[in-house]
Amino acid sequence: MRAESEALIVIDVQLDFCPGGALAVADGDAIIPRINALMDAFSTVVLTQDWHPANHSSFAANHPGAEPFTQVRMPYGPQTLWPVHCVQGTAGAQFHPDLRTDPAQLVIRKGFRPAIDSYSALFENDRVTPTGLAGYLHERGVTAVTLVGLATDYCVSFSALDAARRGLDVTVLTGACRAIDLGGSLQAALRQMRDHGVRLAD
Ligand code: VGL
Ligand code: ZN
Repeated sequence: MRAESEALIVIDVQLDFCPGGALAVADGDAIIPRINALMDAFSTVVLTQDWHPANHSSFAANHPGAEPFTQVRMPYGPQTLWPVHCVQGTAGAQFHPDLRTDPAQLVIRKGFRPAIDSYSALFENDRVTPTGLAGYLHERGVTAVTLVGLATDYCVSFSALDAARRGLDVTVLTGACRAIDLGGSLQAALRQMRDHGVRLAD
């Protein structure tokens, strides 16, 4: 069993990111048995849940004429537009039913402000609005985090980069993640994580 100072953070293993979901990640559900087993090795476990209102500005449907997977300019920078996904209270926003949730001490919901997206579990897409997770980890004395989940090139990598920026020791288990891979986004995310001192392991 790892020390309490080492947290497992499970990113967005929700139905909409799994095969059949609104923003399905190829093979997204294949990582669940491994993540479930990892929970037995960590005494600190956190789950994140993408949790958008129906009027969220990251949805292409809320930008007349815009197609999903294109980009727009938001006050905080470029934003990819997505299919409607993980709407608060819908089935697609629920955790995959095979994912263990009992071992988690905290579920952090993100992306609930209509005007700003939040890929990272720590800071919203402006990179300054906190979700509260950094404070929680700090108060619990967490100094190292292991990240798994969906998707490698968006919510996992943004979380990893923010955690590294906060001075945490960060490992991403790429074998327990799956990617959206939009226009080379997976390779770019892996390079960025490596460049910022994130440990990548299978
Ligand atoms: C995610 C795109 C939009 C993710 C969430 O969990 O990686 N990607 N919302
Ligand atoms: Zn989202």
